[in-house]
Amino acid sequence: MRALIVVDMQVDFCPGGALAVARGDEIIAPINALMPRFDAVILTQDWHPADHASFADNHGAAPYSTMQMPYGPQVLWPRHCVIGSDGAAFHAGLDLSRADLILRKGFRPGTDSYSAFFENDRTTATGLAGYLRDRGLDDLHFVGLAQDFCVAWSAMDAMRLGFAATVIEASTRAIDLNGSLDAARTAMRDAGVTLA
Ligand code: VGL
Ligand code: ZN
Repeated sequence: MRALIVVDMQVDFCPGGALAVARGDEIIAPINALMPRFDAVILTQDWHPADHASFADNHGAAPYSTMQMPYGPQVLWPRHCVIGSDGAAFHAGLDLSRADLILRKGFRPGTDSYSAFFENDRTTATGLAGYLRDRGLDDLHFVGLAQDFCVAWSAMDAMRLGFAATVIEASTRAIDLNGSLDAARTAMRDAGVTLA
């Protein structure tokens, strides 16, 4: 059975938002059009407390710099997707009516969570794998923001967990920080992810 996993289509990742992905709003209509073609639709929502460790201003550091965390290197981002804020809301154009599950991630202050399956410590599970297995959803298609971070990490974890994973590239957009899009595409191919 096929699931569409829509990653982080939130106000802060769209033009005008705190961590805007260029042309991120262009993919809303295509994503809505894909939804009826799947057995299940799952939305992820980046959801950070105000004191989150991934926020540059919590460290007095420059946005987009890198900091060593207990679990490894972490990019420091502009403050975004703060729990309950307008920026954390889904983009108003996104069709929420077809979502079976909304999965929030990144809510622990000390740990970021790019992937929909594991936090950035690579061991704390979000519970999504169990949900998908219980429902017999084994063929996963990823769309949303951003292709080189949350979409890529989710798709590669899906492969590692034994799911089939496809990224529908026309329905993603990338941050592309220091060549991160090329690196992510290569890593996804190496992991067996289908780039469609
Ligand atoms: C994301 C950076 C920080 C993403 C989330 O959705 O790709 N990127 N938080
Ligand atoms: Zn985030």
